[in-house]
This record gives sequence, C-alpha cells and structure tokens, in this order.
Amino acid sequence: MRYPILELYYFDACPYCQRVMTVIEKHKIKVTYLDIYENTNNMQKLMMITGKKTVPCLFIDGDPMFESLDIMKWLEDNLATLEKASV
Ligand SMILES: N[C@@H](CCC(=O)N[C@@H](CS)C(=O)NCC(=O)O)C(=O)O
Repeated sequence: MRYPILELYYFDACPYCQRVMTVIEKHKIKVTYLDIYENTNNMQKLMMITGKKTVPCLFIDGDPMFESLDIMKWLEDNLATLEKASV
C-alpha cells in the first residue's frame, strides 16, 4: 500500500490554515508545508495549477482540495490510510 502524498499550501497568519494545521499536528500526519509568502515560487505554483491563490489548499497526490472544513473532514476520515510524521 502506498500513502498519498500530502502538500499544504498555507501562510501562518491565515486562521483557516491554522485550523487545518491543528488537525495535522494533533494526528501527527506527514504533510509537506508550502508557505506562499515565505517562498513566492509556492504562490506561483499554486496559482498556475489552480488559477487562484486561496489557502489552505491541500494537494492529495497532486489533486487540489480547497475549503478548510472539507480538508479537515477529509484528513479525519482518511486517518487510517495516512503516513504519520516521524518526530
Ligand atoms: N472558506 C475558506 C476561506 C479561505 C480564505 O478566505 N483564505 C484566505 C486567507 S485567510 C485567502 O486565501 N484569501 C486570498 C484569496 O482567496 O485569494 C476556507 O475555509 O478555507
């Protein structure tokens, strides 16, 4: 079985991002964080692929998911199939 690759486009001051990150950290899910202001290449990539710069955006095996509540629900619903971060 292969774990899905998870990448979260975000920025720190975004409250919607923060609530998604709370779920990620609570369950110690392995996610690559891509800050769109710290590295503008990340913002460019997000805009190029999705046509917008709204965050949070979780890429699941390359497919973008928007809406923090949908992302949180997806993470909780799929916990058993997600890779855990090594501490
Ligand atoms: N309903 C969305 C709201 C997301 C949202 O408004 N994000 C803001 C940052 S806090 C944003 O990216 N705004 C810029 C844009 O949409 O272009 C959610 O819950 O994820």
